[in-house]
Amino acid sequence: MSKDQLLTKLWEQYVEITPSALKIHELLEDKGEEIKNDHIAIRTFNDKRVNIEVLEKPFLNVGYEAKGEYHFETKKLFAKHYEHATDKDAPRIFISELELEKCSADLQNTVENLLNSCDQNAFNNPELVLSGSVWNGNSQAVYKSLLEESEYAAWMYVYGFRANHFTINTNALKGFKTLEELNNFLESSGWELNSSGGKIKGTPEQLLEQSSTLADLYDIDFEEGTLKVPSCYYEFALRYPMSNGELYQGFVASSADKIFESTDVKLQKAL
Ligand code: OOG
Ligand code: NI
Repeated sequence: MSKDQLLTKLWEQYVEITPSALKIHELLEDKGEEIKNDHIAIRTFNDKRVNIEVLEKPFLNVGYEAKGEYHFETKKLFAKHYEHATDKDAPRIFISELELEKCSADLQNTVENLLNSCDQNAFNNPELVLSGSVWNGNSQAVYKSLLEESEYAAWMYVYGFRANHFTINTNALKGFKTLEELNNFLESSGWELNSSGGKIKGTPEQLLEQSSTLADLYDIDFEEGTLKVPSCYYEFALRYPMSNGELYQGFVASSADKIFESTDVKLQKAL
């Protein structure tokens, strides 16, 4: 699969469960904008069958290179970001993994059982990153027990391997000079933003400002009945130049820490 095919498939799967992202995309296009992506984020567990080293493969295969590394102690997450070696317009890739050994024995058992329950060939599939929840994630009881300890683990249980979000490159927009202008436009069009840690995460001094919508709510059919579970969100990033004049390329852990919460049910007013 080529880079463009991989990124297109990730986008198609993402908008299937994130209709608001498609609507915002179209809203901006209707204003004459040509949308570029700053980055795409993927989530996983650090079990060696599905860890970052496994999930990064399809991206390394199409010319991406590993760059920054990030630690999120409270959330028990580790992440790496990737940049394309030659195509400067290609979105960065941000892959995070839950550090299972730091979680409770219960959570470790649940995830181990989930991974053991799958056809193990699924983990060698070069398209694993496009395969969603390869396990049978249809128990509200399991979902809720994971949710108590790790919102991230609960999200993984339901949605699995796919793009968690796409991020609009705000620098490439013609009609918005600041992230605040874009946020105001989105809010006046009726979209709700994640205000955990303020609507804008990061500062010009940190060289990256980010904001995001709250994840869409998506009906999931569990064996106990249907439940609305936050799916994916849309993010907006504005980068600032470093002293050498080039735009900062990395991520900011303290901001990312809050961006993760865009899928948190606790932020949803509609529930
Ligand atoms: C990733 C959150 C972090 C960023 O841009 O800082 C992030 C996630 O929610 O999986 O995307
Ligand atoms: Ni992001």
